[in-house]
Amino acid sequence: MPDFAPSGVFSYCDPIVFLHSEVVRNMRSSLSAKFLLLILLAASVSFAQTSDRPDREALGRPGPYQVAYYSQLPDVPEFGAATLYFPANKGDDFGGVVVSPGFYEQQENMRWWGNHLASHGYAVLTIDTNALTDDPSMRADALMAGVELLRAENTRMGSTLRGKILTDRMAVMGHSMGGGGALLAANEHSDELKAIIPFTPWQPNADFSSVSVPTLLIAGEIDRIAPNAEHSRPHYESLAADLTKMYLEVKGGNHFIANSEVENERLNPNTDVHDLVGTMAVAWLKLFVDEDEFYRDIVFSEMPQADKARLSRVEFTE
Ligand code: 9J3
Repeated sequence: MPDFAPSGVFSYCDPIVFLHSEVVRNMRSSLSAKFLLLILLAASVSFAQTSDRPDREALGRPGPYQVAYYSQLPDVPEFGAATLYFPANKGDDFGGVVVSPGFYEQQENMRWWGNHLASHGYAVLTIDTNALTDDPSMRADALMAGVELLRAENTRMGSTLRGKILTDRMAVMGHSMGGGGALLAANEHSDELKAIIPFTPWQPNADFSSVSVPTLLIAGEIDRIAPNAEHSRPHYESLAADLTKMYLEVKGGNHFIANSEVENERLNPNTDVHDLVGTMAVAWLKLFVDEDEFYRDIVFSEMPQADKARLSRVEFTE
């Protein structure tokens, strides 16, 4: 059950029921009381219909689904080990997301994305590259092979996710060289994808003008490994002028702001913005992978002040 549903149903409806009896007791059956009762009933009905929609803050916390995962997957030549996280208590209709780590990183560096996005309803494949040093174009091929693997899991005999994946709803993401890979993948294969989310992406001299899927680019203000002036900014500026896109730059953020916490301190976020980037990523996927217009406001309307204060730069084209 969605964790917001019980509180929505019980704590919000009880006062309305209470009000109904108050109104009846105090105002007997006068015309105005009947009218007020009708309004209250209408309000409680419309509330009940919208109470299963999360508020913005809920997208930054673990979502309504229990996460399970498996890693016994068919071998593919384009990447090494992989883990498929999924929403165990969601029946079907999973969109798919593939996530590549960066240079000298492994799945553990992307693990929180697997958990976070699966808890919000997605089948999420995190991958190890064949070599820790694979370049961005190899990571692009790995991401697209991951998309194919997710599609195949929908039909493979014995697959845990057989019949549960919506094979035309795919997104790719990645960190650093993996983010460069996500951009390269979409530059070549936007027809296979619905959205991409590169974070602190690395790819010199890049031209991503052929990307035609909505692109959420997450950057860190003080990224010294993929400095914005040489990577994120030219990447974003190379995207087509009319592409739906967003640039979010985390104030004071390093190269690792959207990565998991790991043993190696050097590879960790220097500031905790998982709730903020988690919110925006889930909303981006819900809007552009699931095509759920409920999330458009969360993506494009003005952010709460507390979130704006954690960003040094925000740009978008709706
Ligand atoms: O994936 C990354 O973190 C790219 C960083 C990098 O410095 O690559 C240099 C070869």
